[in-house]
Amino acid sequence: MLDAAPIRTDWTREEAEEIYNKPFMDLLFHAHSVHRQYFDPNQVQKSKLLSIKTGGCAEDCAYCSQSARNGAQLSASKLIEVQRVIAEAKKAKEGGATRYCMGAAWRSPKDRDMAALEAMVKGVKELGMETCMTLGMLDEEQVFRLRDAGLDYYNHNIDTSERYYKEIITTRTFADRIDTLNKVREAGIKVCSGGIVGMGEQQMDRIDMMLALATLEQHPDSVPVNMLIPIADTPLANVEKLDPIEFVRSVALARILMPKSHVRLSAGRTDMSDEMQAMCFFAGANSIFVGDTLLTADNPEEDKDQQLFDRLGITAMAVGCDGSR
Ligand code: SAM
Ligand code: DTB
Ligand code: SF4
Repeated sequence: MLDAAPIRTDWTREEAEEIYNKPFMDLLFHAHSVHRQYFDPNQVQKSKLLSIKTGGCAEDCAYCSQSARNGAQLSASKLIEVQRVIAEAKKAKEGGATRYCMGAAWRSPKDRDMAALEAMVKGVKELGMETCMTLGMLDEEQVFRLRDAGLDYYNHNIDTSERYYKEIITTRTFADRIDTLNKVREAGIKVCSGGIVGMGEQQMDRIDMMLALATLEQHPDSVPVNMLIPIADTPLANVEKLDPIEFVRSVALARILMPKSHVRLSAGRTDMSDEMQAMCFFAGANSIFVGDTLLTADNPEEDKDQQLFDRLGITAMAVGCDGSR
């Protein structure tokens, strides 16, 4: 029996580069071997997303349909009612989702929104689901209020390498992102942080993004790996499509560098073949978003995902079960 891959936060650029550039079969074998040491490879966790405040965002993220600064024609909505969120979460639970992720198109929440956000966390938790929110940057008081309401996870993506970040977002810095992640972790909320590949970045940016996550003081508990969904009228609408093998390499690198984290095959699955998704699961992805809508963009229909799970002999991970062996 092999010793379990150690959990390291001192990975070097050279090591990450060497792993990423292994012959593909060697890379898949390595990633899958690490995956099996910490997880049941036939279990995938299901999360469900809900946009609780859509559009009109002050930030200029070049990929996003919700930025008021992009040309995308998405109208801004208000924060939705607490009861509606809880009703939607109930439906998601009935559909087999164990984690409910509530996302808002904000640079950061306003204090006037905090009471409603706390009520959403409490209501969804009472259903027996794990709660996650993604609301932009948080100050310390907001972090404490969400933690005390019972928030399990906070999603805050670093999105790309520090080098490429400035090409994608100018209204905040990579360091701002890390600052919120540190506040969240220090308060004891679990961290969900990943990024997007296929934004016209170089291979070294994909490697550096994974390295930045894997050298945080603690690995994020969840690492979403999104494939860019090109949105009409945004600066990235016509970016060249990434070779899918590069995407699978990115998933494998995440799994090898962060052996115990849930690696989520996130946005972009509607454009992936079943075979590519199966390869991502083999490479160590063990979480997906279910339901036909992400925040604003399309996601595969639930029965299509169920058929894929059935064909692959994959079952859904139970709530609170991290799949660890
Ligand atoms: N406003 C908050 C923030 O930016 O942290 C929360 C919502 S934001 C939409 C959450 C994440 O979704 C982004 O950080 C990005 O990684 C991902 N995302 C947004 N638009 C995307 C797209 N078109 N394709 C792939 N991922 C996307
Ligand atoms: C994450 O990494 N991906 C999710 C979640 N965290 C919030 C969001 C994907 C958004 C895809 C584009 C859209 O639906 O607008
Ligand atoms: Fe706003 Fe988040 Fe979209 Fe950036 S990614 S524009 S912060 S909703």
